[in-house]
Amino acid sequence: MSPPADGPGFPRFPDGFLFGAATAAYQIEGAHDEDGRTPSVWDTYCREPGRVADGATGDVACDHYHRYREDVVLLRDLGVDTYRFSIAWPRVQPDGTGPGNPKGLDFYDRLTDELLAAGIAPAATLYHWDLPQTLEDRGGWRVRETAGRFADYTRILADRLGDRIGRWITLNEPFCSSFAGYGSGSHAPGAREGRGALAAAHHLLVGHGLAVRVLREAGAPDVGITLNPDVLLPATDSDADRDAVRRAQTVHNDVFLDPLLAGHYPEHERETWGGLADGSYRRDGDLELIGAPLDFVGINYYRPITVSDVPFRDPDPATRTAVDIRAEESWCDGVRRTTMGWPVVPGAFTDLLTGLRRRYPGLPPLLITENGSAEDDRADGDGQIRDADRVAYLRDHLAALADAMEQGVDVRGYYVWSLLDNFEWARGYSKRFGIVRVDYDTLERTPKDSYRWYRDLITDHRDRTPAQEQPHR
Ligand code: IFM
Repeated sequence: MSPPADGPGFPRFPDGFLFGAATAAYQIEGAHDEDGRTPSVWDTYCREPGRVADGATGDVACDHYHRYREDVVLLRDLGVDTYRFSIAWPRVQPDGTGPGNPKGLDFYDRLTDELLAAGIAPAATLYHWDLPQTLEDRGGWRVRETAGRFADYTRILADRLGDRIGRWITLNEPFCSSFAGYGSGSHAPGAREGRGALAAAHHLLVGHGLAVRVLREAGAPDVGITLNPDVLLPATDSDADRDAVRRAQTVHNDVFLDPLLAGHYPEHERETWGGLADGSYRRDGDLELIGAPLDFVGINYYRPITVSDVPFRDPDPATRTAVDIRAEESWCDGVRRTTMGWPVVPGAFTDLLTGLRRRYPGLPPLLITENGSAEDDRADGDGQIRDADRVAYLRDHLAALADAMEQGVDVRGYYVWSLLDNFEWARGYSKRFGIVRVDYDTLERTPKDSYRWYRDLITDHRDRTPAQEQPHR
């Protein structure tokens, strides 16, 4: 193990290594019906009783739409090289088709300029789960047409912002938008359809491929996708649980990684899904489109999960969910858990990264596009948030990252999740991931100890390695 990140012998990251912070549109922006924005699938889902904790919505969230200047000041004072945010499709193309919405585009224009003026390189995610409801009404990601719509939307953004944004992330965690959105129903649009989830996973990848093509044509210098591959461990030594790990590996990892990085569909899909994996949603040429070279792959890592064999609950392949083998986060006796219930196992982060390098010899450079922890933050009497557990989480995971890099994994940067406490999807506002606290009554921002710790780490790194990224202009 490397020494702790904040002590003497702090594991050094190479010259030019990027430190950043990340957020996503629906989680922070609010202004859900302003300036022409239409509902996304998440606006709809939040209004369905019982879907989201406490009936929460992203209507106001952190009000970043109006307070983005204040948030850029927080980023500037933090000293990050780069900021990862996402663009809300229903804000910039409210019908999911046709021309861009000038007022929505103006917002991202202002945000981009504000970041550049602060010396921060913008990294824009095109799709962090907020599909325009109008497109869901026409089939959503179950239908191939949505991939084409995504390419058109990408073109609008490349035309408007491509002169100033260099780093583009096509999709965030397509596992969630497909298997959670259309399989388990735990995310918007809340469907439970086995085949729909498989078709969605494929169409998301086709959309990714088309978007990469658009961005290349526009001359974008730095294009990638963000995935959340999982470290999957058998709950017991039984053969059944080991087989379940292989199936879970297909659902969580191979269905995305193999077409993107190895030019083939996953090996064990028949064994995993039987007749559901009929491939009828695939076309000749899709693999070439999906597998176009990338400048980086973004990796989001939080925790390992364990897998136990769960027989398909629904014997009907037409309605069976594609994720019945979904693992529990129930492992790791004696290991601390975050308030998400997620076990804290930094070594699994190292294993994930070294495992990816072994499995995919042509692996592009990696960016860690999310890593962080939800904690039970409380303000002390003096108003300060002394989030020692989050500091320890970040320190240990950065040390685990440094371990992977020492073992030869090419990682170019790290984005902490998240700059702000925000709307944590089906958990509403009950989970706080921010290094800055947001008071949801007053919307006041208060940097936590973890913010100061991360700032000091960045300063220390910069003092030792003066080379920094120049924001793309
Ligand atoms: O908040 C989410 C984010 O939107 C996607 N990755 C995981 C985070 C924590 O659950």
